[in-house]
Amino acid sequence: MEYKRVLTSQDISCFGQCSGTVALPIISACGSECAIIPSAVLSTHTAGFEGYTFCDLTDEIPKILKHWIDTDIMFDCVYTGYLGSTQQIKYVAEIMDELLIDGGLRIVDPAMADNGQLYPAFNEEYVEAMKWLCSQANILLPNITEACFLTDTEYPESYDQDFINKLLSDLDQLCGGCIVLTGVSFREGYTGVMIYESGICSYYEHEVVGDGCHGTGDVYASAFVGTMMRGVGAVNAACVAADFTVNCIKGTIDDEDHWYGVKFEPQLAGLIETLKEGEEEADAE
Ligand code: PXL
Repeated sequence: MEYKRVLTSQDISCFGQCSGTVALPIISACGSECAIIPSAVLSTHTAGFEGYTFCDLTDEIPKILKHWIDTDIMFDCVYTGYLGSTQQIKYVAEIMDELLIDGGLRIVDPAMADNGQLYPAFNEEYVEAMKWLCSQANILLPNITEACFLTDTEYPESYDQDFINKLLSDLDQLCGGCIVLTGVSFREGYTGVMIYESGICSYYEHEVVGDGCHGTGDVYASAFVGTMMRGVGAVNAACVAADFTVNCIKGTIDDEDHWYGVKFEPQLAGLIETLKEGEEEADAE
């Protein structure tokens, strides 16, 4: 396995198991070096905690970028998650242009919305800036709500395969790379991930566990990035990340006190085992 270097840019919510504090350990556990440019530091995430602190780090980003350009630090992949402002979106695009090696991957999780609604910090201007960032991505990781915002589609009460096909085709117009659409459910009790790559659609379905845990989008995206960095294709990486996320939720839902995130740490050994088994099977073929 090649040793890859990933840069993630998203916030650090000091407590709450999301964004940076999830991406760093998961990507590292998958065997890649993971650096971070934090967009902001918050005492906790914003979904369910009150009175959280927020320190915007926008002005630090160009300084960090300049230092890294001067020091010749380059990356195999830049993966972006929750960002704080339209200005940060512009900086992140610049980071991708300046710090990626030739053929380096731009993976964008347009983390801005869920359950039909934008997160409180965001507005229409942010959505427009995110559309622009997504247009430059090699891989997009939206949930259905984010996909609707990115394509000016009304968020549906319910949907069918035709709706998802149209959403994917509109996202393809926007991005042109690989699209990994999460939370796609066609029947009660099951949900899944739809992967659209080079005109081919693949669907991986799994059972619904619990009624939604915070931070699972970040857990999913981080496991996906970490798996891809081992040379696994997008479809298989999407499936590995889905299984990992389901295991994290299963290990959390019985603990009422743990409402703010998922206990991903006990599942890391299993993730590594899955990755190794996959590689052994590929070697044997
Ligand atoms: O998980 C997405 C996320 C990341 N960072 C912060 C958040 C959220 C979602 O609410 O509040 C600060």
